[in-house]
Amino acid sequence: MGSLGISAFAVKPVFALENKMVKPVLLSTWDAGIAANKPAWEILKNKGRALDAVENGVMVTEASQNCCVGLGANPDRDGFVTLDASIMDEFGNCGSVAFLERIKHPVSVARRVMEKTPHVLLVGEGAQKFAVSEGFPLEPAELSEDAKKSYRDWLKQSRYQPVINIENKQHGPFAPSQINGEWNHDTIGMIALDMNGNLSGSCTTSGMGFKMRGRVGDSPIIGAGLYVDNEIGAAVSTGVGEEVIKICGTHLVVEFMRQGMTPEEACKKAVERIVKRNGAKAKDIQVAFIAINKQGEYGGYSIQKGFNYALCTPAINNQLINPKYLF
Ligand code: SD4
Repeated sequence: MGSLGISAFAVKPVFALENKMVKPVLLSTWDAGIAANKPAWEILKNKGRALDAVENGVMVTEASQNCCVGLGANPDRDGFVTLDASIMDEFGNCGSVAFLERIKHPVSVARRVMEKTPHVLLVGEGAQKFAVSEGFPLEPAELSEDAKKSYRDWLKQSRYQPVINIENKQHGPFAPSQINGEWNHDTIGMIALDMNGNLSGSCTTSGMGFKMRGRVGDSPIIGAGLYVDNEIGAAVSTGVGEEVIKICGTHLVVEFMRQGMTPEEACKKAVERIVKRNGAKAKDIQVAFIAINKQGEYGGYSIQKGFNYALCTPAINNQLINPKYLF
């Protein structure tokens, strides 16, 4: 014990952590993360800023017509695609948009909210108006062909029943997907540690397919779908957003890391919290977290089998990882 009664081991010297640091490191949710990681990794490899990496990375997914994220995705129950996104930088600055329609790159609008307004979150008509004033084009309101088909199918029963988010290609056959039988998730989250040792994160989604009009999930809620603390780590989530919001999921993961847990342990603890709250109902819920800490350690955990994330490190060249799960 030192003279203040503090154990010599209680506080880790910063230089020891610095020595252990692995960088850059990049993680993103689901297999769409493989394509999204490519431009993000180029930025990180070239000593770019983590913030630029996580924005440019998820823009690939937002632009993809045949994907679960962005304007090509499933509509709400009234037949409109409404998008949520958030971004957070190494200074703790953050911006987000929710219930945004007809804009291709919500993550970039979220960044403008962060950088150009005194606010954190803009929604709906106001968010769209801001986007247009910033030069983002208003895209046609029409649904993609896949989304039209799945909406027609959904209308037959008009039942809102979130299916467990699973990567079918890897783990099928499972519950029917909402489009194409290929996937049934709607979000990409990305977190990065850059060569300067700084962290940032982004998250962008069309939300749960066939949600009520006006429904907003966890992805644009700072501390729920995304959280970054440059002293500690970053985390992002996917799955049933309502459950993530109820436990302030990604903030919880970062706080667990602050207490000394590894990223994987922290993600596990957070999904356990959701399971505990839900009892027997938890078997029908999917939530997953991925996290990274200041030393470049990373990990993920999900409630159900079937979640994966795409990983780049100096030693790992954009690989899909199947993390552990509870059930
Ligand atoms: C939401 N968390 O809006 C998102 C949905 C999701 O894969 O992650 N789907 O609740």
